[in-house]
Order: sequence, then C-alpha cells, then structure tokens
Amino acid sequence: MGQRRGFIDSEYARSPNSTTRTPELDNEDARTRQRGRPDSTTRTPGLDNEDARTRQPERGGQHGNRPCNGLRSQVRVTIRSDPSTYPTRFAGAVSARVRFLTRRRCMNENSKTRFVLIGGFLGAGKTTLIGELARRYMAAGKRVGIITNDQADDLVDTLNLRSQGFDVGEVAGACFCCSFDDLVSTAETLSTQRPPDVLLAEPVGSCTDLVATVILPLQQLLGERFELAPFGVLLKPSHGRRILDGESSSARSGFSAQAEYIFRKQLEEADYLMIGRLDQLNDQEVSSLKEKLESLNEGVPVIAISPRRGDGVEGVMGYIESPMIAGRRLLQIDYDTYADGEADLGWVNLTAMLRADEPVELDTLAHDIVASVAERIAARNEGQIAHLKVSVLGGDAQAVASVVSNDTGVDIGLAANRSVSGRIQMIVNARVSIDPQVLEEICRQRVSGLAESRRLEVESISAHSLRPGRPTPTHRVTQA
Ligand SMILES: Nc1nc2c(ncn2[C@@H]2O[C@H](COP(=O)(O)OP(=O)(O)OP(=O)(O)O)[C@@H](O)[C@H]2O)c(=O)[nH]1
Ligand SMILES: [Mg+2]
Repeated sequence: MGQRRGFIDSEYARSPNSTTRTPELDNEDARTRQRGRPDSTTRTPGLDNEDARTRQPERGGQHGNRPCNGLRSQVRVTIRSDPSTYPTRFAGAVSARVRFLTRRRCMNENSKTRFVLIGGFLGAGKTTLIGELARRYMAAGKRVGIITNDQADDLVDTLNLRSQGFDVGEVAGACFCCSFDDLVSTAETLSTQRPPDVLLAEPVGSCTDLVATVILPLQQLLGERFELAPFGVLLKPSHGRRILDGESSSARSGFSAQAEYIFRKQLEEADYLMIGRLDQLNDQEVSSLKEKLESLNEGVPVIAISPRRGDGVEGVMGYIESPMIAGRRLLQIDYDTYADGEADLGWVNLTAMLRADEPVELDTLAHDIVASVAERIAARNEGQIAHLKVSVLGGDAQAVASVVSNDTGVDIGLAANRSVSGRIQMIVNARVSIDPQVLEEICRQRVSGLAESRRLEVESISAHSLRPGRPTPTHRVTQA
C-alpha cells in the first residue's frame, strides 16, 4: 500500500477532466475526486500535519540522507478541496514542476532555499522590509530572490524592488493562495541559474490564512526544495492601534468589521509579530501595542522595527534563521467573512504614459499625484485608504510615493532625486474601502488634471479596477 497522494488529489480535484492522469491512481482516489465534495479531505495514513511540522527541525541538511525516490512517497498533505470553485488554469502543470524541483533538489542536496513569507496588512511596510532584508542578505554574500504578488497587473512594488537592483518575480492576477502553482513556477524561474539562498515573498496585504494555504502546502509539497522560515507578520500601527482598541473600533478605523476581521486574522497566524514604523512611535505607544498583540496572540514573540531606518531588522533576520517551526498557528477562519472583508476594498491599478518637454522633478510629481488622489478621497468622506502608492519612472530613475491611511501624510519611499524630460510612466496602485469604479474615476481625473497643470502630454491612460473576489485557495491544510 503506497501513501496517499494528497497533493495529486487536490490537483485533480481542481481539474477532473485533466488528461494528465497519474496511471497508478487507485480507485478510491478516483472516487474521492469524482465526489469532489467541498469538504473532502485527503489524508496520509499515519502522518498528519503535526508530524510534518514536528519533522521541521530536521531541516538544514538531514533530508539529504533520504533516498530521492520521487515526490509522491514524500508528500504528506491534508487538504480540503472545493473542486467547484478551484481554478483549472494550472492543472496538470504542477506535478511536473514539483517533480522537476524535487529532482533539482536531489542533485544538489545542500542548497535548500530559505523561503521567507512576510505578511501584514496593506501599507504595513512589507516591501520596505523585504528590500532591507534583501540588501543585508546580499551584503552577506547570499543569493536572494524576491516574489511580489497582487490581484492585478502593473505593480508598483515590483518596479520599486527591481529599481533597487533585486531579482524580482511577480505573481499578478490573484493572491499566492489562489495561484499556488504560479508561485511555484515563479520560484522556479528565479532558480533558473542557481537556486537562491533566500526567497523573500510578499503576499497581497488583504490576504490571510497563509499558513494553511501557502506555508504548509509549500513545506509539505516542496520541502525537499525549500526550508520554510517562521512566518512573520508586520503590524501597521496607523490602523492597528484603532482596530486592536476593541469592539467599538470599527467606526474609527474606517474599514468594515469584516476587513478588520482580516487584519486580526493576519496577526493571529503569525509565528512572530513585528510592530512597524518604530521611528514614528514613542515608548509608550510601543509598549501599548506590544501588550495588545501579546494578549491577542499569547506566547508569540513581538519585536518593534523600522523597515525604513533598519532598526530591528537584525532581529527579524534572527527569527528568519531560527530553528522555530514555521506555520505553527493554523487559523480557524470563516471564509464568508474573509471574502466580505476583501470585497470591502476597491482596487485600482492605473498606468499613464506621459511626455514632458521640459524637465520635471520625479519626486515632486509622485508626491503631488498621491496627495491629489488622497485629498479627493478624504473630501468624499466615504472610504478609508488602506494604501495608495504611485511609481513615477523617467529614464532610469524612479520615485515611489505612498499614503497609508486617510490621516497620514504623503511619504516618498523611494526618491529619484532627479528631473527628467521625455517619456514618463506613472503607475497608481490604490486600495481604498470605496467603490472601485469611483476610485478609478478619481485616479483618472487626478492624473489628467495634474498632467495638464504641469504641461505634460498624456499619451495614454489605462486602468483596471476591481473588488477582490472570494478567495479559493489551490490547497488548504485543514488539520494540525
Ligand atoms: N516612517 C516609516 N515609514 C515606513 C517604514 N516602513 C515603510 N514605510 C513607508 O510606508 C509606506 C508603505 O510601505 P510598503 O513597504 O510599500 O508597505 P507594504 O506593506 O508593502 O504595502 P502593500 O504592498 O500595499 O501591502 C511607504 O511609504 C514606506 O516608505 C518605516 O519603518 N518608517
Ligand atoms: Mg508591498
């Protein structure tokens, strides 16, 4: 009797008509797939997830002693599949990819990639932290890859990190949990020359349940290839203070109770927590936030950091490299509330191509467009900004400006310190609790208005607006 193939089952569950069948699938597997019950659970006899996780301390080389006898004898996943909702886009591709990665791993036993997922709400400072971590690892001679993620194309984060010289892959169009196979293939692309020592991945800031849908599936399906680092979640103080304040906080945070639910769930599943923007907090604010986090998540270490200034980042690296087990906190989560919370947010990605006859200062342009859109949103008094960020790219110089709530100022996260003429690309990524079409209209009007006032010719404007759909993870580990 071979071990059951949880991974393979989940793949087929998503694509019952797939022609890339596994010849040795037994009848029971086939029946399970055909039933395709939303709550069908594929178990590996004698080995549950806790086994898998308590195996973790073996990492760091001990897997090297195992025979490389193919993925199926090694994969142990407890997965809940809902075949009626799962995408089929990548069906069939993943098992081959996993086998490929497993083979690579077996050829090079000592080169597991440390896979680091940095979670946290929109605008918490994840990209800034990832940039700082990447810089430090590279300075220490490590090979680093970065994976960004968004619900739509044209990511400010990808441009931001690439312009800092990092090797960046992008998963666009859905979150990591719903595009697990895309995440794997992006990791593969970043490993084409030589596998990186560290892969830093930033999930969408409105995503949660990442332990069940990304960390444990990666660990169990690709554990021969990746060592999963403990899952760190970054708290955004501007909204965190209000959301963690208590029951009555809903009206004050500006988000719906469902969006606040996501915020809390993100914190709940962390292996360690980080309070961001330490440079803007006094001692009393830090200890009050620490207290709240410790009561929300008993026993989970909390560290205060400033990704921008670098304070505390050494401590984050300590957690990343620690033997702490990754993904210890499997969430109990209500997907209806989660879906409603995500749908509370309007999402706009807009790209404008502009032409300047005279040199314009990129930092000022980025600052002014963020200020203009934020001012319009605040004036409508309808929605709360989760994160509004703009990249302005001219020649080889880039400026990135952001606003992370209705009552924080514009911040230049990446300064170009340059004036340029000629073609300028402006990308706006706006995540605001407002109707996405209204948000798109505001962004379009403000970009056109600003261009006109600066005598910039608008060559084109294209935009994509949406409310994130219901999350339908590719895999979901359901049992600790
Ligand atoms: N003052 C201060 N600002 C920071 C710090 N870290 C990040 N920021 C700023 O906060 C804003 C948001 O930071 P990002 O790193 O883009 O946040 P994010 O979590 O990646 O945001 P999303 O990708 O939208 O979820 C940017 O303007 C950063 O420059 C910090 O330690 N101190
Ligand atoms: Mg980011």
